[in-house]
Amino acid sequence: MPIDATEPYDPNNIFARILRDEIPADIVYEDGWAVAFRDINPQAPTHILVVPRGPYVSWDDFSERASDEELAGFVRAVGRVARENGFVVPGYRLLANTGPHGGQEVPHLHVHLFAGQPLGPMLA
Ligand code: IU
Repeated sequence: MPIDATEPYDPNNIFARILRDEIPADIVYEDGWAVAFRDINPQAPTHILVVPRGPYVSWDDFSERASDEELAGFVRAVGRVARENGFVVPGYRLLANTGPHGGQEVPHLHVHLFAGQPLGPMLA
């Protein structure tokens, strides 16, 4: 079910529980600002989700409430995930679904990183 990007943060959402190590995930990167793990239902040869450690529902919530330090830390973490996995050449795609029209289902901000093949003009 798509979520409302402006709803209050639910501290028991599935990604919050992954961040607290309450449920397992295939983690590929972590630092003080973000955790990245493999999507359980990959839509490309490599499909990673990068999640900020802070309690943000959506891109809208994060861009509005996060400190400049958190914003910078998260953006750098996303870049590092791509760089450290060797995706810069030949390239990759980032996507942040937001709200019902964006198709967001998990109410903790996550950036999808797709890589591993030519991705075409857009992913559905
Ligand atoms: P969306 O942007 O909220 O639509 O994407 C949620 C993604 O989270 C989707 O690609 C799921 O396959 C993925 N996912 C996951 O990796 N692990 C989980 O336990 C759950 C969803 I629930």
